[in-house]
Amino acid sequence: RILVIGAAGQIGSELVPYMRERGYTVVAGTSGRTPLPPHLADGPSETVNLMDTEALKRIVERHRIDTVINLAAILSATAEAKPFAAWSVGVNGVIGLLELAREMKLSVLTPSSIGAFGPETPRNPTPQDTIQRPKTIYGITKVVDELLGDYYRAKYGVDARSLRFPGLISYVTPPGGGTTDYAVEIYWEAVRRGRYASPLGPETRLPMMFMPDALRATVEVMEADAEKLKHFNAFNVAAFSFTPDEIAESIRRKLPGFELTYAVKPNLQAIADGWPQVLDDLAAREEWGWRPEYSLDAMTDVMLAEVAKRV
Ligand code: VAH
Repeated sequence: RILVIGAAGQIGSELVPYMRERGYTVVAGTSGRTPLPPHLADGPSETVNLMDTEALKRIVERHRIDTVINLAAILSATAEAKPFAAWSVGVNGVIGLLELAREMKLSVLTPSSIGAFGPETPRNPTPQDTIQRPKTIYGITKVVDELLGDYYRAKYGVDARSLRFPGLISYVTPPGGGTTDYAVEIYWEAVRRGRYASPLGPETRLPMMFMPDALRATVEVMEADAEKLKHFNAFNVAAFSFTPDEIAESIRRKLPGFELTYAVKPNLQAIADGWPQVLDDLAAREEWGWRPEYSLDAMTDVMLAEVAKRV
């Protein structure tokens, strides 16, 4: 019985239906700031404030929750403008959740990110176990979350697991305030206007993944047999990496006239320049059988078809 916090966000709005379709009882936890999206209304939902541990405890008891997937976050670009808020959501909220998990024997998954690495980290490939000195507050919160997850597991036996997601691309709910958001916007602009000005320069290679693979990775790592795992917080998971030119080439297979230009945003470029270019995900492959299913071109074909329906 699962509580998803941040159920209206880019990942949550697809993870809730995905898990419900697979027979899980999933409570959709949202901030209540926006109305519940209609596609989450076919199951239980609660207004959740990650900072209010007492209220969270009552929700866990009411729905007999045994697993919490916490997707509440202020993403990398937005977080730079409000580091304390990013720390409150990204760390204070998470340690409160881990304390609750310790008390109520909950399993917990708070995703990490390629943002948990920095410019001192080898970038191509970025190993599973390596130096992590991120230069964004978002990345700092993700490293702390990884350390907290392993600490609560080692010291209190809390079943905390996590994945380092690449940039996630989807067509249901747009991401908000991420450095990799360009890779979603480019599909909408290609369909709407036939052209796009990339905010990241032509040399910018970043690890990315189609949302269906990310949803499956989340459930697979959650269901993995802990006895077979050597790592817990957090597994590198990868699908492919590309530069703006390469995703534009993929789009031109279907929209031959698509035109890519560049309007580099220095704040986003600075973040991307400190991130991995290619993730080594051998540990996830060996310990719980991770395999991506979508290639860049397969993703592009689905994205363009689905975006065209929505434009
Ligand atoms: C961001 N999409 O850009 C998020 C993610 C992989 C990056 O953390 O901040």
